[in-house]
Amino acid sequence: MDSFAPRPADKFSFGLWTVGNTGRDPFGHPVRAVQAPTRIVEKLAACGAWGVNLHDEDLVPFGSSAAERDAIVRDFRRALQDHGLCVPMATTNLFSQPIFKDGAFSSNDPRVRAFALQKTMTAIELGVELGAETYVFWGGREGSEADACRDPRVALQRMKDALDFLCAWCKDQGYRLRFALEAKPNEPRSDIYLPTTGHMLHFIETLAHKEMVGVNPEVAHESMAGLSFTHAVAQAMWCGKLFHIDLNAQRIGRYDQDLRFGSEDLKQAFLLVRLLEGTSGTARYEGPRHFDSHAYRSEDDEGVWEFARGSMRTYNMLKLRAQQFDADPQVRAWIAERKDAHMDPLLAGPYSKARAQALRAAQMDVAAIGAEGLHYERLDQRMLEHMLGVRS
Ligand code: DIG
Ligand code: MN
Ligand code: MN
Repeated sequence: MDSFAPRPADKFSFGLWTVGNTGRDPFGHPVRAVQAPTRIVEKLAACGAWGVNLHDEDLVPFGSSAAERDAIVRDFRRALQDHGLCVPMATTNLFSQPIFKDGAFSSNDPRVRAFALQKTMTAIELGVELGAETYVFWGGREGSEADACRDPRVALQRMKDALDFLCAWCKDQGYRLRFALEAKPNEPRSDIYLPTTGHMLHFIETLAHKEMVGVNPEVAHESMAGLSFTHAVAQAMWCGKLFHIDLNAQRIGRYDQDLRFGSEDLKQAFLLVRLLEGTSGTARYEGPRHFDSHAYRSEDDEGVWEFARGSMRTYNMLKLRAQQFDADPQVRAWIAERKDAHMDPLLAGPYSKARAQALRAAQMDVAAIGAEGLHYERLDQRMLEHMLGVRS
């Protein structure tokens, strides 16, 4: 019995575009056949996945007639039913069609901005029809090469206007969707507006309906920017805005690799799973664990499903290791917060003149404190030993 085998309760999901990736890259032709979405549903279910996500065009080819669209959706919904998969998240492809070559919501051409809104409303209707509860916006083309082409402030205003409109439209339609904004610093544009999760968290606060908008951080995208993904996710959780997450792996200083989860920076993957699962006693993330990643170009069809199974099993292995780490009495003793009861009134609670005076009068042995060792070496070593399975 494989104790790391994925179960529906794990809420693992994949996009049609991930396990359906044909292996085409800027330097090579496809190496795998295009798969029918209904086959992907069947194969994901057989792997133990819980959900399947999609861009509008992953399921309904651009330019399909209404009748063609309805037939495709009917067959897809039958496959979902037959194989017990759900559609937790949907999104719009606002980056492939030539019309979006200079952006969608931020484009200088009002016709493009109008078409982007029109396409998104149609795609939202598709997502709602399939039962999606989260709607992702990744602005892959919202950026620039020749920065004189538009004032970044104008771009931001246009994106705000688009999202405010779409939030209001969803409310008007009675859709119970939450929007999740996904950041990326560059690629395919030289620079993409709103490049990190931190930028997105500020941007959300400017929106008219900010209560229905959160973030969808991706491991590779924060890593491309040289940032800690775990810190980005922790900040999103801290302000209640982690609405979705894109799991994969990435090597720093490279293009967006979207590699199998855990296959590169295992320590960061461990710390991320520890955060999401709340094994140190904090609140757990209850949303989908979505793998926005794809198999190596070296793989055939069988390799794709080995990639999918590996993604989910690695997450479950790291979850066990994190549970064991945080249950280790020695670890708990070492990371128990330092409690100086007499300091608490100085550092917590509402401001008061008395508190300011007491803080000014407090005596600390600055030299002695500065000389104290924190013993993080032994803590980090013990964490590695748990990760390596030499402790349990
Ligand atoms: C790329 O990281 C983006 C697109 O694949 C998609 O729009 C989004 C959803 O996870 N991630
Ligand atoms: Mn990516
Ligand atoms: Mn993504």
